[in-house]
Amino acid sequence: MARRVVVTGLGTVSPLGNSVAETWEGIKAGKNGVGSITRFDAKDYPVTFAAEVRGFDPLPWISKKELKKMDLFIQYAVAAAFMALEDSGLKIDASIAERVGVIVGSGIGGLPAIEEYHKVLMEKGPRRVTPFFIPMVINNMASGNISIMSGAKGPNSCITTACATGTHAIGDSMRIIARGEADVMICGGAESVICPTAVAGFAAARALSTRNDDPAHACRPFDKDRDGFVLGEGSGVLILEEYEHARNRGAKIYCEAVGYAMTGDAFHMTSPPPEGEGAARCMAKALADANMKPEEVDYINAHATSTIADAIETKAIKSVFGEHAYKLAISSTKSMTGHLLGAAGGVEAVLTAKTIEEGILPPTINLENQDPECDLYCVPNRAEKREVRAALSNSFGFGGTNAAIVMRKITD
Ligand code: V7W
Repeated sequence: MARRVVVTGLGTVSPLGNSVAETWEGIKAGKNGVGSITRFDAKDYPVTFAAEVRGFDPLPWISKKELKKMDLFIQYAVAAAFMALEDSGLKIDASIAERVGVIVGSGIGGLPAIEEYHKVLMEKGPRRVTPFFIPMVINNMASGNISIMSGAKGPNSCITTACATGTHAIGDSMRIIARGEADVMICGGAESVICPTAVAGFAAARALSTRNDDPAHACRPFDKDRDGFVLGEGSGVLILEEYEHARNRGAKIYCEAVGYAMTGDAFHMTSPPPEGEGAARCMAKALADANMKPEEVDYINAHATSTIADAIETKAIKSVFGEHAYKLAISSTKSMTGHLLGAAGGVEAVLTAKTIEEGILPPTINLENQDPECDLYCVPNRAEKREVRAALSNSFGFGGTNAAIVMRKITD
């Protein structure tokens, strides 16, 4: 029998707050993380707003000297990982180091530092580019730094699958523990690309909302008047642990991670197929992996980015869940956090674990005029108390890469 995997620690840095407690309080209050861009002067850009992390202080985790070697996505990842480790109560010493692994992915990596040092190169020449430039920007330095700083010597890797990164990182980590290659995995995603080239690039691709005159209402998943996603940033990290390992050390268990699947659309770079066949197959395979029937699921943390694809995800959910689709609750926490790209799946898995733990459904805010093509119960505007036996978290990325994980209440 495959080894069971449970969630024993959570950490996050998000536009709603720089801890799980603050972020979760924000979610329950329906707080909006979106505002004008402050990282650079965006006034002449087609999009002038984003969901920025505010007031982040890395110094509790990272020394001033080390900070200079890390672009922001790495700093967020390290902070979220250490919060999650602290939450789990796990001490990584020589007796377990080789059994603790790390997969914290990033969709894009250190684009802000690439912009900065490209300018230095052009204006001042090659000798002025810092020797830390490459380690500052490459995607696997989130996992690399977490391993160096925590002493985790087990499997160490990095996933880069656009907006599905965080969910793939968690799912692959579940498998690593299930097949016995590690007892603990520090896993999730990190992203920080609120910088000129990313805003210009996503805007040029017509992926972003352009509601510049009303940013607070720009992110409106499932609403008829949605017009694109809102760029967010941050990190979400989970401690996954083999069940007996967690039990033996008396760890707090949030929930069990029971199913995972990934599929490809084989369709288009930036849009899913009209019926959401790849997403549907992914959800169905994740349920099969969990050995669960659709009726056992009470909640879906949807990918729903506030684009036309929300209606496609709705169709995909209906095709998998049939009549039960109308009984379960789905919500888009991106309505509050914005779209954290490679970190989205990490933060949304953290929120899904909290949803199961507390029996509180996150709302979808700005749902004022629900699109008839998105006609499932989307927990409009206010959080709601409801027992959640099991939940799915979906992530679908550019390139047509899909990931879904299933988590459920722990049973002995
Ligand atoms: C996003 C987009 C929205 C999803 C895709 C699936 C296939 C190609 O903003 O995260 S829909 S793009 N990713």
